[in-house]
Amino acid sequence: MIRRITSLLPSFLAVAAIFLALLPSAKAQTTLRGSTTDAVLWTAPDGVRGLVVALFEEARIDFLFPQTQGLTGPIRGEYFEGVNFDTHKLDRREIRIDFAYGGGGPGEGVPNDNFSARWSGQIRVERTGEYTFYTQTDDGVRLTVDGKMLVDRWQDMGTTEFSGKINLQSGRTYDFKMEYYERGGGAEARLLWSGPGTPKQVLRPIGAVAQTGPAADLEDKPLRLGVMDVNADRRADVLVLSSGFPGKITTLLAKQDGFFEEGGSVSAGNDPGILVVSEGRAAVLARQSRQIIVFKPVQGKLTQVNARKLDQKLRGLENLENGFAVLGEKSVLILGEDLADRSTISAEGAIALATGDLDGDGRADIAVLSSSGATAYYAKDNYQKSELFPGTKPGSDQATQALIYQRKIYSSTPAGIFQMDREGALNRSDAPGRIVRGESGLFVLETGRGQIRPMP
Ligand SMILES: [Ca+2]
Ligand SMILES: [Ca+2]
Ligand SMILES: [Ca+2]
Repeated sequence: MIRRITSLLPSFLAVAAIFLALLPSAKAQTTLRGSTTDAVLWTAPDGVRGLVVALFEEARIDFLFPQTQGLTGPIRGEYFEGVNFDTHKLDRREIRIDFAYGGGGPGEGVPNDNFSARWSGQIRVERTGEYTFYTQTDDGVRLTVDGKMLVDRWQDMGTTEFSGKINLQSGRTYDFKMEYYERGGGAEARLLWSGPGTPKQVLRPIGAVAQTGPAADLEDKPLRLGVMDVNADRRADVLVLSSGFPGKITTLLAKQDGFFEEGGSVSAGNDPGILVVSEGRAAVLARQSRQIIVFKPVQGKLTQVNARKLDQKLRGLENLENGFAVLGEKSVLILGEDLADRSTISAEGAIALATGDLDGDGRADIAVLSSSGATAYYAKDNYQKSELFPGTKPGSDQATQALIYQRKIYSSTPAGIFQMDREGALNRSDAPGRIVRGESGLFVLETGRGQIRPMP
């Protein structure tokens, strides 16, 4: 049951679709509070896409949307010894001014006390109107935007917020400059803003993914998320698979005004682990009871339509056209939509599988990752085996997740995320995490640190 559902900020309901083009190139990342377990792409009632993120410990889901106005590029940071820009010590590019130095400082040769900083950059807005800029600093601060002094508090103080307002015009780029000094003791510096289309938040780069506040508090901890139009009103609703005992799927129905209403819940087995949503259906894999349970919307509510118990330990579930690929301990089972066996692929020791079109013929192939490497099974008359990367082990012996996107295989491992193409080229990103697939690209969700960033 949902204790509280608050609105998406209405300002986001008019965000243009152009951010889809911005996303893949954006390098900024967003840090969430608490541990995250899943994220899916979601479409707001007006067609704007954002991310829904499950925050496990806080039993909450949040909605994140890319910024369409804000910084046009990095901030130039200049750091000095002395409280009046006395001795230049360091130049560094920053992506936001959001520093809780505490008893420390910017580092890299800048002293922890008696230092000063000057940050300068440019902002651009989409909407004409009055914007408010907020400084939160310990100690002194000066802020100018478009040459106008909005905050002038060059004084010793504990962390204090000051603000100033300025009218900005759509499509124009404005210079800003924030100067700051720290005398001693605690140190903190932050620059926030608010205005049309932007709730009060830290000033971030255009294209960054930013949190818009809590969307829904849940009674049970959210484990996995899915998106589906449950009530057939052409608005994408959110399915939340929770880890309670027994587990359940709660449906959150998107309303026209941006609010949600609970659309009921269905039991999802005693030990739900994985939720797969596609083609108008949702499937849950319950690991311990070795069950696959399939749900479909019936008269606006999610209803269980099928269940099947399998005799192997189950490790993964992926969608196929008209069916599912199920990873067991010894084989991959290809099940039809009615969960009857269609075929079996031997896969002893396999630990992750992915489905998607690897060879571009429009049919979903299967990739299986095991300690010996990655194997592809192409959808022909049957699934035809093909060694993908002879001699390479693309992190596959410790994969926690595999995914096929644009004819490449992505593998999440504790050592990082591997990307493989059919020719065997292998790329690795160092930061581990869970990969989230969206139509506009991939995101990496660093579950431990709660960070989300677009995948380069
Ligand atoms: Ca201080
Ligand atoms: Ca709907
Ligand atoms: Ca194919």
